[in-house]
Amino acid sequence: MRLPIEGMTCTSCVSHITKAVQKVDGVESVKVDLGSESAVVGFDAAVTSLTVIVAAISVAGYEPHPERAAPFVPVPSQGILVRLGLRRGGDQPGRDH
Ligand code: 9UX
Repeated sequence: MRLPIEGMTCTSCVSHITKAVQKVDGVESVKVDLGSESAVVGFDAAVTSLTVIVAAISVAGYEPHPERAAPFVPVPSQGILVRLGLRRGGDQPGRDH
């Protein structure tokens, strides 16, 4: 699912959050995005929950917003969306501290 997170201001924040979420048992994938201030997290709902993931992010010092979390629907090809101008391509350039 896609989880909004406030408090990320540099690319190191992205790796801090990524590591914190990866340490949670049951998390299968995590992609933190600075530009959209959110993380897409895949997890085994039999092992963990959004509540546990949110707690891990809070402990790491950031402000997750589970009340605005939404299901993440993967798109077949991001390239097509980029060409249509519906989505920017590539990663955000890192900001200096
Ligand atoms: Mo993010 Mo940079 O917490 O000091 S602003 S790592």
